[in-house]
Amino acid sequence: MAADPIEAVFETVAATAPEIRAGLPGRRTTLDQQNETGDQQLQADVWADELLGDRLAAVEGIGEYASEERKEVADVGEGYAVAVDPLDGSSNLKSNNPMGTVVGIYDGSLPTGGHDLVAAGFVLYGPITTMVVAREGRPEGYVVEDGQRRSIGPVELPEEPTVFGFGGREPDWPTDFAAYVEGVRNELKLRYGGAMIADVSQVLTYGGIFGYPALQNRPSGKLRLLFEAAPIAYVVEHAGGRSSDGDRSLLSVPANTLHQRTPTFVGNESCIEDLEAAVDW
Ligand code: AHM
Ligand code: MG
Repeated sequence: MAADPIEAVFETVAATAPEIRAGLPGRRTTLDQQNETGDQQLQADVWADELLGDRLAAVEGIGEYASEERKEVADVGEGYAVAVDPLDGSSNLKSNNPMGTVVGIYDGSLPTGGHDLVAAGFVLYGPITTMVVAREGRPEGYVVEDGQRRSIGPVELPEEPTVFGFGGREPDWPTDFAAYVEGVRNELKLRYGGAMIADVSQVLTYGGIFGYPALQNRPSGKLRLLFEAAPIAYVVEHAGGRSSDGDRSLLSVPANTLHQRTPTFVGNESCIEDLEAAVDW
């Protein structure tokens, strides 16, 4: 294993990805329990969390492991903190649509905000398994085969936006956001699949914007800052795009609690500028 703990984390995630993928078919049943943010857990959610938790805890130079699927931070030694969404978009398991794994590596004790991120990445379980890792410079894209990463080159957001996807029910959207979306509909093509990683991957590939807004009855939206929003913002910002909670970069949002939610947007600068000008939450 790589001596550098950050490299070792991504090596471990790549090595575990085929196992996660292979373990999904038998773990599609819903458990009679919810995670800390009230999502119904599937067998696959809990299993992927345990697998990644065990593997990442064993990496030298990792001090904390936290995940969307467990209540508390696990103290696993000395070093960086790793925050994981083990199976992002797991409700897609029922309909057999894509899902992902999200990883953020923080140089600080959790909960802490995106300013402490030193690297972030994701795995996408699509027709093939791919991975994107951001650390310094442009993120690197990979195909994962037999648990090994094969580079497919740097990841750079296209200059022209093409696609958009926003989560939540439209009747629950704040009216200023709904008005902004009307403008977006006239310019871009709707591509929404209900798994953040898969939808962000479309934005990274074709340009555009992905987001999950504040909702009228839930002002912080749905996505979790430490496990989803900040890591994906880190990746997209390194790829030449921007991120926002409607007001500022997701990397500047302070973390008060481990499972805190935030409105989440990533994409081309022009799209994020228009969004920030339009919403007031
Ligand atoms: P999960 O990590 O528990 O699956 O929840 C997060 C997912 C995101 O991947 C996705 O963007 C969003 O929830 C979809 O929510 P909705 O179905 O409300 O549009
Ligand atoms: Mg998720």
